[in-house]
Amino acid sequence: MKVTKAELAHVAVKPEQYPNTQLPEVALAGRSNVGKSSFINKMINRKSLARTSQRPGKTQTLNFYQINEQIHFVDVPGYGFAKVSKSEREAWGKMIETFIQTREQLRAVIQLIDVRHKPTEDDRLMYHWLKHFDLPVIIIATKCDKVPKGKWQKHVSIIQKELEKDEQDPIVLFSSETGYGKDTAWKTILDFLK
Ligand SMILES: Nc1nc2c(ncn2[C@@H]2O[C@H](COP(=O)(O)OP(=O)(O)O)[C@@H](O)[C@H]2O)c(=O)[nH]1
Ligand SMILES: [Mg+2]
Repeated sequence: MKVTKAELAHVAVKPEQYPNTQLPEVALAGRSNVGKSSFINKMINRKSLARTSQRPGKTQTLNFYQINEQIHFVDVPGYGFAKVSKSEREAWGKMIETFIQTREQLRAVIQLIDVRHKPTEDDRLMYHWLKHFDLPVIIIATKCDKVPKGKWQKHVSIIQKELEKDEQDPIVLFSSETGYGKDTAWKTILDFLK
């Protein structure tokens, strides 16, 4: 997809603050540091619209990036960071649960997983929690430039197996460093908007 316009259009915590538009939405979830901001920036050809160096856990808001007046990417704060207090974690959980359960225009969730490592317990819990709500999940296997090409398939198999991934859910290798997988990622996302 050729991105001609992208902006952080809305920031929300509560449903009253969700944007009042009918644009289809795709939410993005992943452990902090997995490469979520870099993914968003690469997908929309911007160096730093979604900032890459925020303190983990700092952004406790849902950030709606509007792209080509066609779709919203909803950036959800990262999960799986140790330094967050129990009450912050609970607020985070409630915010995301409310959004995922009530948002009618939500078409799919992109879950980012670092291709170098086995999915963590948090990754597994997140995936199964999303499936519990019957949401399609697109797995983006990030940082593939850090794994030799000959080992990509092996790493993808490990992710599929450890997550007990639903066969219908696509998995896309991606690198924000090289741009590998960008076209496939866009095509995969747009398929869910039809
Ligand atoms: N080599 C490589 N590094 C990446 C890639 N994506 C992100 N990073 C690096 O990983 C770190 C965390 O990235 P960031 O996008 O801020 O992660 P976030 O916390 O999930 O938003 C940064 O130092 C990025 O430069 C990638 O595809 N390849
Ligand atoms: Mg980030």
